[in-house]
Amino acid sequence: MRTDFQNMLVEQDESVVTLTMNRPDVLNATNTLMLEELTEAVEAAADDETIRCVVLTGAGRAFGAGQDLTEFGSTHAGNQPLKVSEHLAKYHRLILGICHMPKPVIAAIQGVATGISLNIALACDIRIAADNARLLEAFARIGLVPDGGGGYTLPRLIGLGRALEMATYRLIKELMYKSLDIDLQASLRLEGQLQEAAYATADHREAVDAFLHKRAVKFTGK
Ligand code: T3D
Repeated sequence: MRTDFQNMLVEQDESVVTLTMNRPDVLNATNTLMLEELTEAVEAAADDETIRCVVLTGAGRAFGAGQDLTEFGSTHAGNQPLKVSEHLAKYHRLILGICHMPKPVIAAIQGVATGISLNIALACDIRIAADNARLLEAFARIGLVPDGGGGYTLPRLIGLGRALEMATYRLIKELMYKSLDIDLQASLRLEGQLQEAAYATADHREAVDAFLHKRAVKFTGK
């Protein structure tokens, strides 16, 4: 299995491989390169017969701070609008890789796990949280619905009521209720449709801009 990643560490101890998201300066926020590397490592672990268990964790004081909002901000500021379906397909490949892994996948969570980082942990079979772990389904804070399968996994893990409490606004409610009656693939498709609408809102752009400029967000409901 390849180990020379830029944003990931890979360590194998006998039959257990530990994949460490390694951008501690930004709390392991997921940028495109890390997503590609993590996906490659997960898929390689699935096929590697010397590996019988996968541990997924983050370097430094956090598990992961979600999507890299600096990268998001430059995409929004550029001339090429984000192609939501292509963008989400990359996350879905990772989530399906974890969910279909033919051996146990354990998320070892220290510090913050938020947004897509939390939903990556939710796709794992087991989560082991340190005393300082903080799990935040923070998509609403940036005007998005939980993607990476969070609308499917979270209600199944903690119940619909608590999942809504962690995440609720209108599109999230739709995603979580409908996802109770459909399979993961169908839920990922629904998440893509709803996220397409959410990405187009002024509130989403405002929230990303507010984060980048370290100022309070002003939502307008648009
Ligand atoms: O694309 C898709 O469709 C997938 C969708 C994904 C959406 C999401 O993942 S939604 C969630 C996005 N993430 C967030 O909203 C979290 C943003 N971060 C925070 O709110 C805070 O950083 C934390 C609560 C996580 C931690 O706070 P604190 O005070 O412990 O640390 P900090 O000082 O805020 O962060 C440390 C550094 O990490 C800081 O950089 P600096 O100022 O030292 O240069 C900060 O800017 C950076 N950082 C933290 N989170 C992100 C980030 N940089 C880029 N993207 C981030 N998400």
